Amino acid sequence: ESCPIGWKRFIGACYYLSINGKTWSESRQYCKDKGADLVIINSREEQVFLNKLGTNLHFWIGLTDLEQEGAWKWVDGTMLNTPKFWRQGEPNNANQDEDCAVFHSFSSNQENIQSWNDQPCLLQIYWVCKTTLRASRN
Ligand code: 2F8
Ligand code: CA
Repeated sequence: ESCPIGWKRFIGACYYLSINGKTWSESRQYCKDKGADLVIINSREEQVFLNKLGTNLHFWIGLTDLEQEGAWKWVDGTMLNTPKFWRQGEPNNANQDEDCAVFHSFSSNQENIQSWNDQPCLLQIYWVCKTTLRASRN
């Protein structure tokens, strides 16, 4: 089985980097309409792969604490556990209005994979969808 046109394969999954910007919820809906969801990051290897998608990009990932402040959950309902890749000092819930996680990709420093920041969910930025190959699609 292969990934749809415009999606990139990494190990057993397909990834889509958007070409426009949307809020976190709108981004998530876009992914769901494609049988996918916002990306859930399970390993350091996957974090490194995402970091190489582009230079100095900001995109939504499938991580939020909208339900309960400080309780970071992936869009599949699991709690954020290790590994986690927050930037230093994040998440900080700046202005008490930051409940969605943004991935900030760097190119200049491939060593620095600490790339997550919490930001306001209504920002319109890029997003990345993920769907697993040969698995049920919800
Ligand atoms: O725009 C909100 C954003 O502002 C700063 O980053 C530019 C904060 N960083 C620090 O305070 C180090 C972010 O936490 C915040 O999300
Ligand atoms: Ca923040």
